[in-house]
Amino acid sequence: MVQPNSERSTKNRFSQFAALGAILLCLVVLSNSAYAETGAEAWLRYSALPRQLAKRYAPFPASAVALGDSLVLKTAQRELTRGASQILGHPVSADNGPLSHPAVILGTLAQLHNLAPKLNPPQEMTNDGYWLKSAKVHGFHCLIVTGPTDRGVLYGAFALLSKLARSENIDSLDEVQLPYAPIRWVNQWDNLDGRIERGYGGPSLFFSEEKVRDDLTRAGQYARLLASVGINGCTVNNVNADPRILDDSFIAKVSRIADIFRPWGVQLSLSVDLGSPKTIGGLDTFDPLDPKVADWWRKKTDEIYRQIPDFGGFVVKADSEGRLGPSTYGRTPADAANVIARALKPHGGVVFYRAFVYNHHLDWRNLKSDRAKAAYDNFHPLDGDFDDNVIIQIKNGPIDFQVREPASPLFAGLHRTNEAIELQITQEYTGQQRQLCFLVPMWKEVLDFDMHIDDANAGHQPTPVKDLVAGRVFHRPTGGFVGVANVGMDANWLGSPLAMANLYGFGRLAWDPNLSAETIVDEWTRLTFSADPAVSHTITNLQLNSWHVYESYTGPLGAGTLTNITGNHYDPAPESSEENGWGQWHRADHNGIGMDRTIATGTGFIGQYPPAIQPLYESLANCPDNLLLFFHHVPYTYVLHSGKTVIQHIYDSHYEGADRARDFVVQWKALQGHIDDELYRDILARFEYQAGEAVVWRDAICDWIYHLSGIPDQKHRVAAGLKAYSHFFWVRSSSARFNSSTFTRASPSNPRSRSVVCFCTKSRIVDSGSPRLWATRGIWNSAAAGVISGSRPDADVVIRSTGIGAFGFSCCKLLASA
Ligand code: GCV
Repeated sequence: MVQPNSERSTKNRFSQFAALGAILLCLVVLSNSAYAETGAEAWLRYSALPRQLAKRYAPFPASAVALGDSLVLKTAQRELTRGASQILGHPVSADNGPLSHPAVILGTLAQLHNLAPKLNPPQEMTNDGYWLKSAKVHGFHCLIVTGPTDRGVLYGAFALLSKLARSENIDSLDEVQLPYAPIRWVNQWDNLDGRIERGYGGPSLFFSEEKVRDDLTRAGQYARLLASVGINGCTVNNVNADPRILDDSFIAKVSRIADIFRPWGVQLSLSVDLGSPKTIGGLDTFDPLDPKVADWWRKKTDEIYRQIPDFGGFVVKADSEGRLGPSTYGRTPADAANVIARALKPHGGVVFYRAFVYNHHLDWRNLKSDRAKAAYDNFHPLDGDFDDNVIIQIKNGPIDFQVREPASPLFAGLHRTNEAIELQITQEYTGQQRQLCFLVPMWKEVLDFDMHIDDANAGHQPTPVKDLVAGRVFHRPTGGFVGVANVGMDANWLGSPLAMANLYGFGRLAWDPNLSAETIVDEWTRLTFSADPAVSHTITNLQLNSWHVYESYTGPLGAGTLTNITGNHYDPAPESSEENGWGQWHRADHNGIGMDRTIATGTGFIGQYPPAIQPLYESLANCPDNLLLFFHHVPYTYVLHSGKTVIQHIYDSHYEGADRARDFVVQWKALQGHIDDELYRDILARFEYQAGEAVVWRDAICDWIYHLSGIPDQKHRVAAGLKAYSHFFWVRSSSARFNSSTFTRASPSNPRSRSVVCFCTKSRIVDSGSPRLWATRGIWNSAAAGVISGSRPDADVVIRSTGIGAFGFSCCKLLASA
């Protein structure tokens, strides 16, 4: 309990604290400058405010008192003293009371009640919420950071620091924040060998060479980042789970990761393979209804909790993309989920059962086949069969993280089952962090989408996806938000400094999905870069436009990302979608394009939506242009609401997209001198590269659709361009790994001037004779010699490379020249 104390000892103590604090401040400032611009600190840079702004916080208390000594509370205190000292430029030191001077007071509501019984939050507080309040306590002006749980206090400390870093007014603070939903988790698709499936930011923070890393420093730093935006759980291994993760010997190792997470209030969970009772358990079955199997899960789970008392639970991917599942024994996902849920129940753990269950050997010749229907078909009939600690984890759209999809109808199809939305932070289909694509606006469209459940019975009560997943509509005990993050060991976590806005944005939306994309990106920009209006205005604009730009040159009108779906999920390769069982079909042929998913003539997918939604998509007249090809097969000459034909829209969209991507370079250049030079140049190179990629996409898709449809571009760019510039082409690597140190640069191209195409072998300028090809200094990952030997007029590019396999050169396009 904290008590007031005498003035004399106050002064002594204060000067001691001040001295200690000054040393601490020097240390943190020094260490900060060493790491300042690697991106490792992300939005927690805590850079010093300019003196004028810092003055505003002159009354900020010089010490932070923790009312208890739990691990998380101590973390909150350390973070607050470190952050405030750095931001304000004067020491704020840790103090354990008794309260003898103005202080930041950190403690749970119960602890605060002991200290100041009359101070009560203005509203009821549950869960991990926090209350920030400036108030007099025992005669001293204090800043109170409190909440029902230690974790809430930690979140409050981060929120207070964020306010300081963005120089918000905190004079008369009185703010309660409550998380929208209990589940705010990230998944990592990390393999035990250290690789990350669909990870673009380096190897795993957790695993290396089939072991848990000895040095888990980065894992701790990651937990800090997660906690700073309110994320409370992390699944550390791939959903394509290696059964060995549940070996007894492995559990002990994994418990070290939980130890590292614990001070930050982040719960650890594991992805598990449903076949484990057989593959590693030595049983002759993994049938979820077999009592031996139930017993195996119970014992295994008990063992985990013995070593990791705050273990979060399991994530299950089953009967999907070759994974074992309950279908082996004719059992349902509910049978499988419940056997594990019952093992977790006594410990308070949960099972995330993924709704991403589909047959990837669909008959592509059958126009009624439809992968989009799978999640609803599999799970809706089981509504009510799942135990209360099972959460059905549903991808935002019915296919697989495409650049645009409608909200999955399954969100509206589970009334007696917990659900969580799965959003993909790692940009698998949206540019793989080599291209800018800020996903918060896309996520918000889905979260805000009103499913109009029960309109017929109850009149219209909005039932947006965010409320469904949070369990608010059907009063579920749990639910929320899961983001597939896939950060890695790269200093800047995701392999790209600007991509971190997606991780930040996910956390902020999971906390409060009512925040606008503008607010989120503005916060992130100020915290990550600076409050300089030129910087925040430019970066905010770039981020907010980036999804539409990326969509416009990769997959407009809802056709899906027209990428290499059987390969790298990055290059343009629209043909790869067809004539296979994966079901990511766009059904483009000589006459038209799009999947007919109508109830009347198509696959019937639209019938999975609540009745009030169906007319929106079923009728061509109502269907929004940006999802037209997701729901309808139309002739190329079909006229959109915009007044353009589909084919002309596709041409225009690709050209506009490429132009806008090139304009990103121009916008970015205006920031020279406003931000750290190295970072400026790094990001500039990325925008230049993206501008080149946009041209690659533009030409690949326009060329493909022109040849398919035979309909020329009204603006004479597509077919005519090919004739006129027949020696102008792009070559690039599809396999090189791109990050700040291995980066292939492609300058934006202007085909009409025949000016720029670039690609290269290591530091090699290529003169291929006539026409002359040239390359800026670009970098291939491999030092092996790759020689671009030349081309002949009117012929495809000829590439000769000693290491063609290793390089994975892909000749993307001849653009042609005179
Ligand atoms: C982890 C997509 C990805 C796979 C991923 C899968 C999933 O198909 O390409 O890499 O597997 O989704 O979400 O399970």
